[in-house]
Amino acid sequence: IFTAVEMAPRDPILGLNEAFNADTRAGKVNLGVGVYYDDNGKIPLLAAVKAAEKTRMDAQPPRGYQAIEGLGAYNQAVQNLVFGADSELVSSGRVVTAEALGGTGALKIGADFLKRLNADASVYISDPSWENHRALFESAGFKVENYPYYDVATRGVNFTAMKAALLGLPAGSIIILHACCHNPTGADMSDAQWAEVVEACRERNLVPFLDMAYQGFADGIDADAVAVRLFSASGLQFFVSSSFSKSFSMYGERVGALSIVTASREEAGRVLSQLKRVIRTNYSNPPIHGGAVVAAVLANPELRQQWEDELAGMRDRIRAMRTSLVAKLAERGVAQDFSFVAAQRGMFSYTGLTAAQVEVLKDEYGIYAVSTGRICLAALNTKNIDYVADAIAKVL
Ligand code: PLP
Ligand code: TYF
Repeated sequence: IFTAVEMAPRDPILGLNEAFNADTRAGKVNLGVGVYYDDNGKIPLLAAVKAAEKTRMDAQPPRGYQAIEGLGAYNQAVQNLVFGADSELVSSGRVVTAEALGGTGALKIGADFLKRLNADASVYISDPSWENHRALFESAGFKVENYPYYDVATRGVNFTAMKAALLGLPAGSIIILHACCHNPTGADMSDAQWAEVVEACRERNLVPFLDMAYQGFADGIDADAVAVRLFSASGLQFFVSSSFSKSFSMYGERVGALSIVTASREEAGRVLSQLKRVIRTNYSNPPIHGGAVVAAVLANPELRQQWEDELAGMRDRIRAMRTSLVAKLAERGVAQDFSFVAAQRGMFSYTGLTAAQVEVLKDEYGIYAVSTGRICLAALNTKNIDYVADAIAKVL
């Protein structure tokens, strides 16, 4: 049965890791995958996470099955972060939240559920978007198209084109929006533009699906949830996928959640019953550990404060690397204005480096970036930034 199986292409981002790991050069730098490294180039284990894990491991809890929708305390804590502590939507029972296997798992159960509701709808993702968005919704059976988003000329959002495209979509279209820290470009919309997107969704009867993989990486936990808060105030129904891979530095534990905003408590009950069916046929119920740790951190005021401080530390370090890279490129006499790198948000920047330049960075310097010119600023540190700035300056 396998004779006709063809070799599948590598994931363009995760595939870079394999090439990077095989590289034996001492000074190699991986600016490819979106992972936060500390100033020593290590993935941090947050102190708040360590403390919650120790308590949990000391207690040696039994390992029964979880509920299909995951841990109740976790789902409540997620609602609190995503919709705000005083959310009327949450207190009125209109929000369904299910623990999921990372942000990817949340997108997947959301996609499968939507396919059952509206099989003929098309899905629209930003041009460009996270590589996996297209594949994920296509594998759920949807046709996936792009809406205009990034503007190479301004290094920002081409909002005029985006809004015009949204207003031209067929009713019922599913639109995937990056809630903050756009991956791959680092270019986010202003609050006023978000308000216009909400109105466009209302006018065209679109199904908004906010993907929030970087809450807390731009300006702060509540500040980064502006888009969710605007949709919440609109009275529309919408989806939110959350990931704690980055904000808790728990990539491999696969901690995420899907939240669905419905019109009433009664509707929420029906939606949850169907979502559970989707989950059951995918993986039955989520694993225990990651969600329990996140819930424990968020429920304990001291650990929560510690986590918020650690999250702020990651956010501030990325910002420092952004401004430092801009300054170091200018110091090296690079003529092109790179100040946009400091203005962009989150982990990534579309640098404008061409695929050929990215290739030279890899071959001659052992510096790995995505062929689109995307770099992960969170992989820069005080030890490698001069080397990277030297190499980029030379390649340019
Ligand atoms: N959505 C976006 C925009 C992402 O960048 C990522 C990155 O990891 C994800 C979803 C998936 O998150 P997770 O790693 O938790 O599955
Ligand atoms: O964009 C990134 O680098 C991260 C990590 O299939 C990632 O979101 C990349 C590709 C992928 C899963 C995660």
